Amino acid sequence: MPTMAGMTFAAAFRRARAVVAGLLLLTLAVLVAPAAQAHDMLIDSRPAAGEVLSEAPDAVVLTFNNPPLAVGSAITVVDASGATVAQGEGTVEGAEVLLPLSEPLPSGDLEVRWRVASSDGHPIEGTIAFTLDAPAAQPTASAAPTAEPAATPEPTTAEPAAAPTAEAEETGLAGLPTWLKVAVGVAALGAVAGLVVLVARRLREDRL
Ligand SMILES: [Cu+2]
Repeated sequence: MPTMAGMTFAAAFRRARAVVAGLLLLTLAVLVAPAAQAHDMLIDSRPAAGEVLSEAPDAVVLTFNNPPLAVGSAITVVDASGATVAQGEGTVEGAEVLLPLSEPLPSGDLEVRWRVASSDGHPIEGTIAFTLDAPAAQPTASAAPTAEPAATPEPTTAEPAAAPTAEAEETGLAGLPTWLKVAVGVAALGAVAGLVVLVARRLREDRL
């Protein structure tokens, strides 16, 4: 019955074609995924970039589009000469990372240098330049001999942030997608090869 066999083959071929198309789409999706899935982004900050403050801020607040990982963050505030005037790991609270500033920042051009672990495990970093133009609180002014000795800055800067932890974390997490990609790619190729063999066999049976 050549007619029935022909129909069976046509149906099998159509189905095989649909499966191959699906697998190719899946493979493509997996390979393209890393480009589409971007790291988290800083969407807001306090101080804001370019902001001129007339009062020393009591904290640096960074807001991201996704909650960063609670490890590996580091925030440093430097003055125009690059000297560190504030530093800490910062505290992750939801999508925000906060660094309280217990000591008032010095006036002048300042820069926040931040680094956090993106929710996908990759470290992300950036800088926020701002200016503090605070008229009051000038401990260096010679006018006031009543200045208390408390004005001398204590060398109690925060301990350096644990950056190496983030590095280790990052490579571990970053390893996964590559594995997945390779695994899915190999599986897809295997499936395609299997289907080709299947179709070829059907074709041969059909001719006999
Ligand atoms: Cu990433």
